[in-house]
Amino acid sequence: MWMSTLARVARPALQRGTSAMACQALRAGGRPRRPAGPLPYCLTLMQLRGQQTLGSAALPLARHSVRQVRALDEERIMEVEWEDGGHSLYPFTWLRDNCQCPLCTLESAQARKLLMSDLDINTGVDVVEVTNDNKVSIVWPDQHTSVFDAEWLKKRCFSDAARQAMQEELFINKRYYWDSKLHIPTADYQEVLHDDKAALAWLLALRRVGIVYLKGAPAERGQVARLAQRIGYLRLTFYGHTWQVQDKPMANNVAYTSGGLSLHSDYPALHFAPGVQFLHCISQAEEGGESEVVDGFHMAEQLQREDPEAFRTLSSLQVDFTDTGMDYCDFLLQSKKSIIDVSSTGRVERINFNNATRDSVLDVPLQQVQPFYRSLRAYVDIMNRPENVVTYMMMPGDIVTFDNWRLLHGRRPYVSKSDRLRQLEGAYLDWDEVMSRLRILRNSVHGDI
Ligand code: OGA
Ligand code: NM2
Ligand code: ZN
Ligand code: ZN
Repeated sequence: MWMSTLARVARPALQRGTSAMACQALRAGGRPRRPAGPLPYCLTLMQLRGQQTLGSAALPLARHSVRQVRALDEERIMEVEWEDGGHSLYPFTWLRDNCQCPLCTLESAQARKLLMSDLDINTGVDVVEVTNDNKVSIVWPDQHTSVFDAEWLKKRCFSDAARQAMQEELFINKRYYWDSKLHIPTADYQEVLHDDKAALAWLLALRRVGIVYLKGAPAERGQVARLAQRIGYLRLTFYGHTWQVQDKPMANNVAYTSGGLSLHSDYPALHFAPGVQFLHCISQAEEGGESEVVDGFHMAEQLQREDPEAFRTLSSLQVDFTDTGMDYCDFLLQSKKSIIDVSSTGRVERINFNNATRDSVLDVPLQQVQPFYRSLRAYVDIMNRPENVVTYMMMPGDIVTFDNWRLLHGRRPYVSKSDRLRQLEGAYLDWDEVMSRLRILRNSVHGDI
């Protein structure tokens, strides 16, 4: 049943041609440009699995054949002409640096043995030729020989388009932005634990949408740790390997009270905040305790459009965060972060904001204090608009998994009763480990790369 739904979803997606278009269609709140049909605001994991099929369709299905190669000695570049008429250029130095022979590469580690100090960065070539088995062979002036696989070369082509495709394949940086109309992608906890296809769909959705809901976990401790093990290992912090969110006397964190939590990202007091968060509901309050989430990247984009000055302020000013207390051990953290982290290319990469741990120490010149508050308020006002917030109620056995670098999450206050405790168990992971598992699952499920 699952498979037939997948096939139905994947095929039209392939006919549409580009994942960018599918991405457009999934931009909740935007005006989707796509062929007629219901708007897929409800993004199911089955659809996402379709997207992956779509993604891999961009990868070379047919093998690439080399028609001819030649050395451009003047420029010190090798030119490959492909059977389909396309061309790729590879600098001699890069080719020599990446020789795949056992002298230059430790095959068991897939790592370079060749030392930088032994690399002639001005090398020429003696001979370049296509071998009978469609590889490219290069004899260097010292008679060392390198042989390169055609597919290997094709993937490493230096054209803008090829580099972009490779980076997307490696890092999956295209995101689907959403607002209150999002139907949170949902999967079965047991399936994710035991089925590689389900686990891949889960992690792909976590990357692209930023949040996935898992249902069907036992309502007892230990499940977030199991889920982390499915990926690799969890991230230890001062709150422990995993941590219990419940109303505690002398709480060392506002999360450990029955009060409301305004939209926040967890742990900006750490310079390297956890990338991914799991929250497992073990028991829910009788009254209150609803969860809220917003797409922080989408909100940052809205802020940039509506109030560029505020966006500039939040992406340039460094704010101090602090967290002090005793839990796994005693701690006294200080950090300095922009509330909106922007990459050198201008892309929003991370949101760092928890109003509870924002320090009273504010290391900005006097004249920038008021502009800072104005800007932060503008961002918070956008994220609190009802059309941007997704609200849901966690029930025992539910686990929410989300991108803590992208989403802001909150909780409504709840009535704390001794005979009806509200208890969530949480854990953090980092994106490196999650992406590592995602790539491995993609390789084993699709059998490529
Ligand atoms: C937290 C948190 C959410 C909740 O502990 O940081 O956001 O629903 N908790 O209690
Ligand atoms: N908890 C839930 O930034 C924060 O203090 C987030 C962290 C206590 C582990 C809360
Ligand atoms: Zn070599
Ligand atoms: Zn939190």
